[in-house]
Amino acid sequence: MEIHRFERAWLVASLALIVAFVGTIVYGAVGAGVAMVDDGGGTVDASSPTDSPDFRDPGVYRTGDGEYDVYVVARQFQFSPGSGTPIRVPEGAEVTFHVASGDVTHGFNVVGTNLNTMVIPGQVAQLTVEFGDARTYHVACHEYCGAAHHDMTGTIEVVPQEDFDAEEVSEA
Ligand SMILES: [Cu+2]
Repeated sequence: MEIHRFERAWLVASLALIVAFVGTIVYGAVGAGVAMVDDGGGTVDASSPTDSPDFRDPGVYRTGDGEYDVYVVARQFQFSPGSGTPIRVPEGAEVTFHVASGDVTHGFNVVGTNLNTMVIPGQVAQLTVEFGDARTYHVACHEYCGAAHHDMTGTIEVVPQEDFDAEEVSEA
């Protein structure tokens, strides 16, 4: 069978495009460090996460030198802590967030960073991050969770160490 050289050129070009498109999808899925929420963070009772000892009293806990665990419960339409009471951590802290949902699927996205996870009922989303200098970050829910989803926001305040030390933080 004879293929005209123009036809061959189009075949090669379209095959190259398909390979390039598949390549961008593969890169988007794995290259940027994107991963599904797994069970590494543990599980809680989906209807009542605060029955779990870790989530009994959500908040900021010191676990070591410059290391903190932050337990957050997401519910329609607030993060606790986060909305109302900001999450406060000191400059340079290594923070592990443990986020659980008390009702429907929520999102936890620290705006302007790549800190971003789904919060699936029953599953604890776990993220570790190192904060730099003092500044305020905003948290947004990015999974549509109901009528007031657009109001579901929170705040993380990274504060100078001396300001942080002046407050009371529980030891884990
Ligand atoms: Cu939402």
